[in-house]
Amino acid sequence: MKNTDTAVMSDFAEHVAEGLSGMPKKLSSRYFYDDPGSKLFQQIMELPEYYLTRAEDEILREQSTDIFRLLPHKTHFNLIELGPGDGSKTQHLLSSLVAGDVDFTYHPIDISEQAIADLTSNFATSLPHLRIKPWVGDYFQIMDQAMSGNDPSVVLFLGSNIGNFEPETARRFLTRVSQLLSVRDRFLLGVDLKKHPAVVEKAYRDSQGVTAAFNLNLLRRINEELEADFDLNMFDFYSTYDPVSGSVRSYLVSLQNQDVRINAIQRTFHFEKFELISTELSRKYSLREVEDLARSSGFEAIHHFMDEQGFFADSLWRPLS
Ligand code: AVI
Repeated sequence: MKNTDTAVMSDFAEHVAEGLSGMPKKLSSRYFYDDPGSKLFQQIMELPEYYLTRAEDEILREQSTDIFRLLPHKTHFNLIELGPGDGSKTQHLLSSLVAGDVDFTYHPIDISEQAIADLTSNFATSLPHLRIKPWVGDYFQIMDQAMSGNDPSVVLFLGSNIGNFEPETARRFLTRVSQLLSVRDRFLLGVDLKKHPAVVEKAYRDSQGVTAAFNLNLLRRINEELEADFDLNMFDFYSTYDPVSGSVRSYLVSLQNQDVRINAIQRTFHFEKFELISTELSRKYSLREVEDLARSSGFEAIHHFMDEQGFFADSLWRPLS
């Protein structure tokens, strides 16, 4: 946003202006995923401490036949994925369906055009027989369109993405999903489970500092896109886990009294020494909480597919009406 006189404020600029004006200051992890942020997230997924991706990978690699067996559809169905990222989460499930000659069309939906372009070209090489209809835009509008025919649908929301929503937002999001589905449709939700707190803590405070860089990247993004002058050396990263609520909360910490100018919104923000900017919630659930969440958003949990250590679940739900 270079021309501040004529440009309409971008969503990002509006979000930053609002988030840094509040008390406590907040920035949403939704904005972590520009190109450098997505690369850092790829690195996180490979960290020894970040068990989530490997656990879900194990489930989808070893249990896709069991998952498919529990789907009621023996004729053509739509497999709709919300926020597939680079598609690596779903690759195992898709290959097993393609290998089993199952009649389905894969509809990945993402807000990032680049993510969808990369995923489509990856799958053209790795799964040339996959029938794919990629979409860019709002999940709910597109789900509505993708489901408009007569065929049943299976909707995927994997990778513990639901954990990044505050509980009430999660419930509203899932309720909207359930309202679009009919009784013959199914929903598969990836959730990170409550476990020994030390394991969770390490996953969000890795020894190589990649998670810190992932959070700090948000300030670099503001510098670049909104012409700001955050000094990244004057902010630190901190995360804390409350095992009772299952909430990992992440923050950026101001290391000194400082003022930061953001030209694109023509504002200067003051940070006290040790003042926090809240950046992310990564919520963990017990199986009972998963079932409660299903019920309170119009679903019934049918089966939890879990990895061997019981760290993660892909929970299969059916809408109640
Ligand atoms: C994308 N999301 C599920 C990740 C998580 O675990 O909350 C993002 C992340 N944040 C720090 N590490 C990974």
